[in-house]
Amino acid sequence: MANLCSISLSFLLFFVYVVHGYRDGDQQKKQVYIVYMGALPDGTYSPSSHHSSILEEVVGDRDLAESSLLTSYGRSFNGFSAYLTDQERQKIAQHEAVVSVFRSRKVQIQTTRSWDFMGLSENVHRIPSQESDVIVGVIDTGIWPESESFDDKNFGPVPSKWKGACMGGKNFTCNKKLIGARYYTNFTEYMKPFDSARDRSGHGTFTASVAAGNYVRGASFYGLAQGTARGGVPSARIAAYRACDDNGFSSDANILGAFDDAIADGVDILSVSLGIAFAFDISTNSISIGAFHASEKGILTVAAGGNVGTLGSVDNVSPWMLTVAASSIDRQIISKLVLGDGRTLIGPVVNSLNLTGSYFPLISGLEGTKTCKGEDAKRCASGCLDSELVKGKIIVCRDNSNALDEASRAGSLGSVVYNDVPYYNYSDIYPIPTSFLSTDDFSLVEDYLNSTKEPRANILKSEVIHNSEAPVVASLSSRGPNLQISEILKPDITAPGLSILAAFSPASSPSGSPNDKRSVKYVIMSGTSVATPHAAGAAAYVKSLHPEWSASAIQSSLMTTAWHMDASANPDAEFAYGAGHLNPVNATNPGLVYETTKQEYLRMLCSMGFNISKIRNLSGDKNTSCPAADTFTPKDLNYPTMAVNVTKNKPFTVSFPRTVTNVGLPNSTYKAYITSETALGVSVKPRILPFKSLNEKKSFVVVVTGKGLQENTKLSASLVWTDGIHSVRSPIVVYSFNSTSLA
Ligand SMILES: *[C@@H]1O[C@H](CO)[C@@H](O)[C@H](O)[C@H]1NC(C)=O
Ligand SMILES: *[C@@H]1O[C@H](CO)[C@@H](O)[C@H](O)[C@H]1NC(C)=O
Ligand SMILES: *[C@@H]1O[C@H](CO)[C@@H](O)[C@H](O)[C@H]1NC(C)=O
Ligand SMILES: *[C@@H]1O[C@H](CO)[C@@H](O)[C@H](O)[C@H]1NC(C)=O
Ligand SMILES: *[C@@H]1O[C@H](CO)[C@@H](O)[C@H](O)[C@H]1NC(C)=O
Ligand SMILES: *[C@@H]1O[C@H](CO)[C@@H](O)[C@H](O)[C@H]1NC(C)=O
Ligand SMILES: *[C@@H]1O[C@H](CO)[C@@H](O)[C@H](O)[C@H]1NC(C)=O
Ligand SMILES: *[C@@H]1O[C@H](CO)[C@@H](O)[C@H](O)[C@H]1NC(C)=O
Ligand SMILES: *[C@@H]1O[C@H](CO)[C@@H](O)[C@H](O)[C@H]1NC(C)=O
Ligand SMILES: *[C@@H]1O[C@H](CO)[C@@H](O)[C@H](O)[C@H]1NC(C)=O
Ligand SMILES: CC(=O)N[C@H]1CO[C@H](CO)[C@@H](O)[C@@H]1O
Repeated sequence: MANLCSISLSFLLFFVYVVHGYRDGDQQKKQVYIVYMGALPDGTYSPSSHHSSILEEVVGDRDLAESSLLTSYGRSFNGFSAYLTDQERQKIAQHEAVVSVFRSRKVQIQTTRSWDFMGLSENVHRIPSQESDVIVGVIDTGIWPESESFDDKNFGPVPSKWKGACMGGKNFTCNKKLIGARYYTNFTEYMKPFDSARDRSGHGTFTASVAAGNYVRGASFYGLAQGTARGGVPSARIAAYRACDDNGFSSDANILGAFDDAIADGVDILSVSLGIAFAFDISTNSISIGAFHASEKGILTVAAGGNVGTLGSVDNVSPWMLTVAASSIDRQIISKLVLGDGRTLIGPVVNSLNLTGSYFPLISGLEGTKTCKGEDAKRCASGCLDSELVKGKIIVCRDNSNALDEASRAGSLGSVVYNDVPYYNYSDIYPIPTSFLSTDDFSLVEDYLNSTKEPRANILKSEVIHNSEAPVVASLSSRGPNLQISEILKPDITAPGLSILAAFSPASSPSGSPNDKRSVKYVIMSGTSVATPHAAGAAAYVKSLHPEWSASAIQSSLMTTAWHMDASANPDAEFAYGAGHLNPVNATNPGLVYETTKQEYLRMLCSMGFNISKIRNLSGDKNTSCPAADTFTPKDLNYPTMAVNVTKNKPFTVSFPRTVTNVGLPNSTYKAYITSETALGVSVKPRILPFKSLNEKKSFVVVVTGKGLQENTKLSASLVWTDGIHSVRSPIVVYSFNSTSLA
C-alpha cells in the first residue's frame, strides 16, 4: 500500500514538473499581484512612470517591466497591479514606497415597503435641491440604464462638482439621473470578461435602485409585493461602477480600479454589496483600502457583512466603513403546496403564477427516471430526470434546492424539495413553481406519495403575509465577532434584507437559472447585498440634509440612532445586529456624533503593529508618527460602539475613552443612562455633559468591570446620552471568544 502511494506521488510530481517546465520555461510562474502604495504624494506626480521604474528596479529590464505592468491606480490612491514571480513579489514588498503586496482574490456579490417599514415615508422631510446634489456610487454588476428607476424626467443639470464620465461601453447612455458609468474587466482571473457597464445579472440594477432609484408606482413581481418602488434618496444621482461579471464575481484588482475612479469622480456615498467571504488583513483587502481613501475624502463606504451566517464570519470589518447585516421586514412571502387529500403545506418561496388546473400528478424522483437508481433517483440528481416521465407532473425530489435545476431542465411542471440548511429559509425565486418545505413537512409528502394510489397536488401562487416578529436578523446574515480587529464591533447595523422588491435587468432571469425564460423589470431578492443599499440610501439621505458632515459623523448618526433590537429574538444579539436597526429619519438628527479622524485610524494601525514607514505611505503624511509606548488599542478608537475581547475566566476592568461632538441644539445638557446585564459593572465619567455651542466637543470615559467570562460567551450593556430630545445610544459588548474555534 505504502509503496503504491509513493509511486503515484512521485509520478504526480514528475508530471507537474514537466507540464510546468513545458508551459513557461521559467523557473517560476508569474501571477497577478497588487502592489499597494498608499496615498498619492503631493505635487506633480506621474503614477504610471513611477510604477514602471519600481518594476524596472525589481525585474531589472525596461521592456520586461513594461510588459509586466497591468494597471496603474493613481487617481485617488497609489498602486498598481503587475505580473510577478514569487521572487519579484518578495523583492517589491521590501521597496520603501510599497505598503503591501497581495494576490488579487475573488470578490463576490453577497416597494418598497422596506422604507415605510423604517418610517421613511414618501412625505418625509426632504430638501430636494440638496438631495439632487448627492451622488451615490455603486460598485456592482453594472446597471440597466433604461430602467424606469433611473429615468431622468424632472431632473436638473448634473451637479457641477461631478468629475466623472459616462464610459459604459457600446450602446450605453447616461442621463441626468444616471450620471456616470465605468467598467473594470482587465483581470479575468475568477471572472468572465464583459464589454460594457450594462447589467446582465440584475444585482447591480437592484442595489442601485434600492439606494437611490426613482419613485416607480405600481411596481411588483407578477403582482406580488405591489407598491411604489423607490430608493432612499429618489432625487439623488447615481454613478455605476461595474466590477463584477454576470455571475457576480470579481477580483481585488478590478475592485481597486472602481474605487480609484469613484473617489476621484466625486461620489458622496459608496454602496458596495460585495465581499470576499471571511475577513482578511485590512491592508491587503481592496474594499478596506478603497474605503480608507474614500473616508479621507469624506465619502462613507457602506458594505455588506456577508451571507455566511455563522459566528466570526462577518466581512468588511474596518472601522472606516459601515458594515451592514440583513433583517426581515413585516412582509413575508410564502407559497402553499395543496395535496390531493386537501392538506396544505407552507414554505418560503416566491412563485409567480397559479398552475392552471386544480390538481396535477405528484411523482417521486424514482418514477421520473429511466436511467438512475437508488438515492440518485430519489434526489433527482443531475441528468436523471426523463422529460417524458415528468412532463405535466409535479416531481418530489429528496434534496434541497439543488434538484431544482434538474427539475426545470427536464421540464417538470413543478417540484417539491426540502430545506435542511437552517440559514437558507428566506423566500427566493425559482425557475418553476416550487414548494420548499421543512424536512418534517417533506416527509409528510413522502408518506402521502407512498400511501396513495394516485397522488396529486398543486402549488399555488405565493401570498404575502404579515410578519409580526420583524425585524429579526436573517439567519444568513454574517455575525461577529470581528476576527481581524477584535475590539471593533461588527456588523455595525442591520437593515431590511429579506424579500425586497426592486429594479432588475430584463436580460437576466429572475431565478438566475438558464432554464427560466421570464424577463422582468422588478424582482424580489434577499441578502446582505440587499440590506447594504438601504443603509447607503439612508447615509445619502443624511448627507443631503448635512452636506458638510464627515464620513464618520454620518456613520455615527446612523449607528447611534438605530432602533434597539430584541436580544431574545436574536440569539447572537450585537454580533448579529451591531448597534441595532437602521432608522433613517432619526439619523438626520442624532444630537451628538462620535467623529473619528484619519489620525486616529492611523494610531489604531500603529497599535496593531503596522510598520510606521508603511503607515506614513498609507497616510501620505511623512510627519505621521506612532506615539512611543502608546497604550492605545483599537477599543480606544472614537467609535460609536464599544467592544473588547477579554481573557477567559479572569476579572477585567476595561476603559473606553470617547469624545462626542454636539450637532443638536447649542445649549443642551446630556445625561448618561446605562442598562447592563448584572454581571457587568458599567460607569461613566462624567455622567453629565453640558454643551454651550454647536460643534463643541466633550470627552468621557466608560469603565466596564466584571469577574470573568467563560470561553465563548459575551455580556452586553448600553450607554445612552440624552438631552430629553435626542437619544444617542452605544452598545457595549464584552466577550471572550477563541477565534480558532470560530474560523
Ligand atoms: C485596464 O482597463 C482600463 C479601462 O478599461 C484601460 O484604460 C487600461 O488600458 C487597461 N489596462 C490593461 C493592461 O489592459
Ligand atoms: C518597515 O519597513 C521598512 C521599509 O520596507 C523597512 O526598512 C523596515 O525594516 C521595516 N521596519 C520594521 C520594524 O519592520
Ligand atoms: C441597446 O441595448 C438595448 C438593451 O439591450 C437593446 O434593446 C437595443 O436594441 C440596443 N441597441 C443597439 C443599437 O444595439
Ligand atoms: C390560485 O389558486 C387558488 C386555489 O385554487 C385560488 O384561491 C387563488 O385565488 C388563485 N390565485 C390567483 C392569483 O389566481
Ligand atoms: C427562519 O428560521 C428562523 C429560525 O428557525 C425563524 O425564526 C424564522 O422565522 C425563519 N424565517 C423565515 C423567513 O422563514
Ligand atoms: C416511501 O417510498 C420511498 C421509495 O419507495 C422510500 O424510499 C421511503 O422510505 C418511503 N417513505 C416512507 C416515509 O415510508
Ligand atoms: C426618534 O426621534 C424622536 C424625536 O427626536 C424620538 O421621540 C423617538 O423616540 C426616536 N425614535 C427612536 C426609535 O429612537
Ligand atoms: C511636518 O513637520 C514639519 C516640521 O514640524 C512642518 O514644517 C511641516 O509642515 C509638516 N508637514 C505636514 C504635512 O504636516
Ligand atoms: C443658552 O444659554 C445662554 C447662556 O447660558 C442663555 O442666555 C440662553 O437663553 C440659552 N438659550 C436657550 C435656548 O436655552
Ligand atoms: C480573544 O483573545 C484571545 C487571547 O486573549 C485570542 O486567543 C482570541 O483569538 C481572541 N478572539 C478574537 C475573536 O479575536
Ligand atoms: C509614494 C510615496 O510617497 N512613497 C514614499 C513611501 O515612504 C518612503 C519612505 O518614507 C518614501 O521614500 C517614499 O517616497
